[in-house]
Amino acid sequence: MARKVSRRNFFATTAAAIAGSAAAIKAHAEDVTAKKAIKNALTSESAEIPEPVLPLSLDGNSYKLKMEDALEPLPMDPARDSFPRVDMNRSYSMPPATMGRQMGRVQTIGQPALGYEMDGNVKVFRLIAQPIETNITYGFTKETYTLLDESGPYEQFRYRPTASKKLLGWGFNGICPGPTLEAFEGDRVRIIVRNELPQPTSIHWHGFKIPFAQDGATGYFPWNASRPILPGDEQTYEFTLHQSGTLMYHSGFNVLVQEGMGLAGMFIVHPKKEEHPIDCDIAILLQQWNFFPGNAAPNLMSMEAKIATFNGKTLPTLPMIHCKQGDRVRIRFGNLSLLSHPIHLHGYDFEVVGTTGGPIPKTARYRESTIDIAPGQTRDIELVAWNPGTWRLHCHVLHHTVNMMANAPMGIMPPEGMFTYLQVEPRNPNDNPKSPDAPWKYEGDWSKI
Ligand SMILES: [Cu+2]
Repeated sequence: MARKVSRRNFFATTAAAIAGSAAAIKAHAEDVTAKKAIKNALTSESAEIPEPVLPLSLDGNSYKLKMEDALEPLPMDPARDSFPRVDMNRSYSMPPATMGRQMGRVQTIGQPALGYEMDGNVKVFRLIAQPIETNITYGFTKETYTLLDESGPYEQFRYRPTASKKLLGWGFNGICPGPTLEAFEGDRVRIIVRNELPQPTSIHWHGFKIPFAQDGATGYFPWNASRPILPGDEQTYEFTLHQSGTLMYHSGFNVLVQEGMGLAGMFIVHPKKEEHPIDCDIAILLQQWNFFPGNAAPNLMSMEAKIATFNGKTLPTLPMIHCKQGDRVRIRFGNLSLLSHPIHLHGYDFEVVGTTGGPIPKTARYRESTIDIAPGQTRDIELVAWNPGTWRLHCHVLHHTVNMMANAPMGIMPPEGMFTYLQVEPRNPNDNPKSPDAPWKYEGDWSKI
């Protein structure tokens, strides 16, 4: 029976799958009848208990898949059902020439941005999914150590050196995670995706209000809107942006593996009109990685990720966020890891102003100094950088801020992981925020900052 079902037309068109909904209603009605029969059977000793069935509705036909058929394993052919992880004969494209010519309003710290070209009134972006060799961190190197002041009695309590950490992952256009896309609400965008990976892939546009055919959650079942992009092939997504906010993109096929390898990025949709100008607009993608010791390819089997990153990097390789005192700063977080991350900023409370659903109505905004971002969520925070200093910005699950702790389990661990700084440069260059005598006052309304 299972073989019979699998030989049916599983690769039906979307239209046929929708036509199948009538059959689904019929199957549901039959299911209700079966449940009633079970209920009757349980209340009557003589009645025969009907065999439980799993209703399946595919491509316009209604199927009854028996329980024992569902449990029957499908035959596996090791020669057919495996593929090389990396095809050594395949060469990879250089990143598209549009890199760098982008809107430039949002800085994805540590990552270059993606540009676009115009085709009529359509913004055309190009993404090439490909294996990437990069460094999550170069570690605390000799050069970094020259910055440390650990003389005198501090010397015996020095930071432990940390190793560099290489990542052999999957990304887009030569970087991992992929570059940030930027556009405006109302724009028509076209994203041409080329697959240079050793397995099929697709891009799911996470949080977008777009037609089903563009969703990118691909597969081989009839209810999947489209098939994934085969290795070496290209596919185009095109849609109009009917929303604004901090959105994301990630693999829509073999997702646990492909997101775990790094196929993810952010997509910022600016509103037609900003509420107020933003001086410093930052995007940070939260990800986690796992490795066997000494291995650069992610271990996708473990659920306890050891390395947490902002934009695929950690200190000291990840840059700080820099702004000037008085700047209005917006920081957008997107979480495509498998755990929640409560991100905390020192020296400030901030206003939570946006989600994947766009700007939060003014009356519903709230102030916090830590914002929890669950897997799949985005959160935008805003603040006026009135308080000069080099303030820590980090995940407050502290395992996520001391990556590779195995290197120095009881030592003095340098910060890594989901950790950077918001460096607020004083307007007056003579002010030194580190001095205990530095002028520190705010004369305005405390509730307004
Ligand atoms: Cu965390």
